[in-house]
Amino acid sequence: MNLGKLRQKLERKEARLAVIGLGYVGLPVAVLLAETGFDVLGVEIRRERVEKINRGICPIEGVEPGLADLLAKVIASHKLRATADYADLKDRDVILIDVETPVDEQNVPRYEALHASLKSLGPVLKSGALVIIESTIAPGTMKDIVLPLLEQNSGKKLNADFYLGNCPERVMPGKLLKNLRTLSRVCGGMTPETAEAMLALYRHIVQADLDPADCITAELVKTAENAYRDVQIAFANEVALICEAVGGDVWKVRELVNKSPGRQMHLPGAGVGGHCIPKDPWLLAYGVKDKNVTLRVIPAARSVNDSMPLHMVELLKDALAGAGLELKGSRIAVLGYAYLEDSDDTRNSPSEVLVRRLRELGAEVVIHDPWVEEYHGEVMERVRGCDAAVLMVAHTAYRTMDLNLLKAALRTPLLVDGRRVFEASRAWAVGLEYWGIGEAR
Ligand code: SAJ
Repeated sequence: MNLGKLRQKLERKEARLAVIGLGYVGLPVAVLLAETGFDVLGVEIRRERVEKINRGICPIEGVEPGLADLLAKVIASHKLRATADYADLKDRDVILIDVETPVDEQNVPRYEALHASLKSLGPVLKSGALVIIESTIAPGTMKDIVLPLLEQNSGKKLNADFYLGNCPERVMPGKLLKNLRTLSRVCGGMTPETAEAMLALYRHIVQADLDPADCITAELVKTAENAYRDVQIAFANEVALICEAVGGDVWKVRELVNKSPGRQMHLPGAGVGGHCIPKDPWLLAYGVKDKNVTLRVIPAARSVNDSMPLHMVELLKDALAGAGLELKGSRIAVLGYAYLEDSDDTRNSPSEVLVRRLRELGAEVVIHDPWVEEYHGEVMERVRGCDAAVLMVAHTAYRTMDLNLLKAALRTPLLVDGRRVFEASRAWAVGLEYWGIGEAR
């Protein structure tokens, strides 16, 4: 089938679609496309996940408004079906690929899942099909990895026997469906006509701008937008360190800086976690690994943000010293283990770095998090008898905590606040010694 015919089938919702990888990105997009009336096949290697989805049960943890109901609806209407068998892809006109693309300890992308999906798809790829990579990938990956892998494994030629594009996802846990519907998307095609055909698909589910582009642009935009956020956060963190050293209050400084036109100083804090921001700057950097380009700002920002949980350890050491205590032998309550407020997601959590370091230094650590199953419990019970409370995540449950009860529960009344959840004056008023990131002692 040529691209013009495929575009018409997409406009009429007659094209048969597939999504490879039914995770927190792939599943919502499969559900939304099925809801608009497309016939959608979901391909997922985890068989237990396939079974669950085909029973109309949503396998995604956490609060995702509307997703479970919509999944049940499109399974019941047979608009969506899941399978672990790649052979089922042979009649699919458009295949979206939403597999993980992490980076390793050396900040090198690990494309095993992407390689595996392309190698399995190749032999069953239908002639005239359009393949769209939605995973976040380093600039140059489409040309240097995806295209050769698909041609080698399918025996087909790009733009003669199949078409190829990159449309990076822009979702966030807790708002998967909302983000998919309301955030603009860059539709990068290997040809302008391919990008136009991609618009015909995404127009059915995206109520925001759809920007046609080439693949390198799509790869650059996604990784740069998250590197931008990482650099902005690192700047705020560095100003916080300056404020601590010279007796300033970074929160007041930030408020007044942001009154200046065109300033948008981000929030300093106890660290930067999650599945996007810590990873995507390294994907962007990887795009120039063999080029004669020296990166300074992007790696430096990562280094600043990665150091913040360790800065929390230094604040805690100073707080304990003021009370005549050392970390070794102290009992420390860590409040918050998720990477983000009011989320159960612990991927790349700054608290993980903090807890490991505290234990290395001989402290006894108790952890509480109202959202993370393993650390549920009554917070004051968890804090009882501890020499300090270290607040790592601005969960709503902590914002509403009674500081009198906290003071009464602690053996030593020290509060180290990594997210400016509390006003120092409120803490001091109940007898807590308050140490806040970015604030003078
Ligand atoms: N953080 C700060 N200071 C800030 C903002 C965030 O320290 O000013 C920390 C958070 O505590 C967290 C980490 O950074 O540990 C990441 O927070 P985030 O708000 O960026 O949330 P993420 O990781 O879910 O980022 C996603 C990204 N979305 C995609 O990649 C599709 C990001 O591009 C979005 O800007 C963000 O969601 C969002 O704002 O929705």
